[in-house]
Parts: sequence; structure tokens; C-alpha cells
Amino acid sequence: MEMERTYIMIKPDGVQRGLVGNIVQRFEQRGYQLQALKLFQADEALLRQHYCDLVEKKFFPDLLSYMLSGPVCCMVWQGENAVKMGRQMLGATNPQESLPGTIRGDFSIVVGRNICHGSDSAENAEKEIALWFKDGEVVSWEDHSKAWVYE
Ligand code: DAT
Ligand code: MG
Repeated sequence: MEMERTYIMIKPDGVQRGLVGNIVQRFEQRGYQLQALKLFQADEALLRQHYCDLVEKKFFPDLLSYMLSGPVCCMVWQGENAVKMGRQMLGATNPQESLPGTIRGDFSIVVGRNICHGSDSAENAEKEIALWFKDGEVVSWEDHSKAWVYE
């Protein structure tokens, strides 16, 4: 079994629109294990690190002001293939291409207000978890439903 962690973040629009509970519920219902959760106001330095691959893009200033516009909800979810499945649950980056049933496909219309972030590789997930959480904020715990979720 490929147990993996992913960093999932609800962006300021998702928090403002009251979608935190719905998004947490989707991951819980699927069987993923919550290991960290906090509401957090990001600053520019943190976002420049988080989006280091995108700082040269034309849309970066808009992305930065969007991500600074209010608190985000930072989460760590663990489970089999959590990175890939997490991205599937989020849906395509551009909501115009996100399928219904995905978070973006159910709740958003434009790429600049696409509700959520999910790590794109296991390696980046570990980097993002270290970037957004301090020691002690991520909790490893025994999940009693595990035997009912996995063979
Ligand atoms: P994802 O968030 O699906 O991993 P990404 O890492 O390529 O996508 O981009 C990060 C965010 O930047 C994305 O969620 C929304 C914004 N973005 C990406 N491409 C964009 C574009 N062409 N125009 C405007 N915003 C864009
Ligand atoms: Mg990305």
C-alpha cells in the first residue's frame, strides 16, 4: 500500500464562501486521514516560496493578490495515493475544464477563483507541508477506521 501525504489548501474564496466543511467532508468520506488543519493568513514571502515555479508568469501578480486577500485553510491528508487522488478530487486547474463532482467542477467557474490547491507530487507535498506547518502542527495518529477503508 502506497501511504502518502498531500498538502491541500482551501483558498480565500473557498473560506469566504463557507466551503471549508464541504471540502473537509469530501476527504473524510473518501477515507483519507486528516493530520493537520489550520486557518492561516499567508504573507507575500510565503506565497512566493509556495508558487516559486510561477513567479515569472504573467498572471502571478493577480494570483498573489488573490491568495493574500483573506485567510486560507491549510490541511494535510494521508492515505493511499493521496497526491494523485487529491488532485482528482480538486478537478482540473481551469474550472471550465473541471468535471462536475470535483471540488472545482462543483463550486467554481474561473481559474483565478478556483477554490483550492493540491500538491502535484509526493516530493512537493513534503516541501509544502514543511513550508506551511511548524513542528508539532502535523499529528500522526492511529485511525480506527483504517481496517474498514483498506484491505
Ligand atoms: P494547480 O493549482 O492546479 O496545481 P498550477 O500549479 O499550474 O495549477 O497553478 C497554480 C494556480 O495559479 C492555479 O490554481 C490558478 C493559477 N493559474 C494557473 N494557470 C493560470 C492561468 N493560465 N491564468 C490565471 N491563473 C492561473
Ligand atoms: Mg500546482
